[in-house]
Amino acid sequence: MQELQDILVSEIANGVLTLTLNRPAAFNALRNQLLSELADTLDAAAINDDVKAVLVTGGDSVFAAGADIKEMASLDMVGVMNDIRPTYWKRIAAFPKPLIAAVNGYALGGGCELMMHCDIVIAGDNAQFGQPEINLGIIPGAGGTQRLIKAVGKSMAMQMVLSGAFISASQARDFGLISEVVIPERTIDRAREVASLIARKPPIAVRLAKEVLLKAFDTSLDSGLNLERKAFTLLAATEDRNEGIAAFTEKRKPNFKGK
Ligand code: DAK
Repeated sequence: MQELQDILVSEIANGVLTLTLNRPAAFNALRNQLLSELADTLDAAAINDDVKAVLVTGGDSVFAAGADIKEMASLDMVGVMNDIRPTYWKRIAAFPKPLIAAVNGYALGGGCELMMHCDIVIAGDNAQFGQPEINLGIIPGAGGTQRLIKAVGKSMAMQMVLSGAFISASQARDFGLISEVVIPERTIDRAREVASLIARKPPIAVRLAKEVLLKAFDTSLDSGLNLERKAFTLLAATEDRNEGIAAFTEKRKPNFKGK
């Protein structure tokens, strides 16, 4: 376990790296230090072949209550314009391997947005999701307006962003914001099971699948299908594809090498 200032970084287990946001006294508020550690750790994980998937959690009681309001308070308009934070978010969004979130408690503002940067979300039934920035006279600033509406549709996204109201874990699941709800004691273990399952799959196919799926958010059907076709074709050149097909034919488990 490596203890950075704001994040705990686990050893890699079964191909899964676990990152635990670690500012419990501030409800894991996402100050610059935390975001930079997250971006740096993900950049390193992206080029580490041993990391097949990354699990992000805030632990047992809170995921993250948003940007650090106390830190944000000192920024005027020019300060916001020159803020380094968008560069951290860009790096997090560009992480090419599967990012799984395990959410207990509050995922608010930037915390909800961080969760939406993750590809799969498992939540405890104590989780609450919201974009309460409106109460501070601002709006979501890390993709919340765009990603939320794509995840939950217009009416619920408007309700959440304009009123600042929170939704429960079961509502979030019903609206497609997250994929599973479990008891809070199971959240991290269940997310780790999902991450480990993915970590056993052929890494190049996983990576291309993530890229092509995410493209569906911002391209036409035609270009998305073109990209899918190209990725599908590219995979025909991998050893893992031959291994997967051979293993099926020979009725044995595949041994994927990421080649
Ligand atoms: N920032 C800083 N400290 C926070 C915090 C936050 N977001 N949330 C909670 N804390 C701190 C509290 O100040 C308190 O610390 P002490 O005062 O005791 O030192 C401690 O955590 C516990 O909080 P409470 O005493 O308030 O606990 P409660 O159980 O009563 O309430 C709560 C929990 C989460 C409902 C409440 O703390 C709350 O409403 N927190 C604020 C939630 C919120 O408004 N979140 C949105 C923040 S704005 C951008 C990208 C992103 C963003 C902006 C720009 N760019 C790239 C440009 C994102 C903006 C946001 O997320």
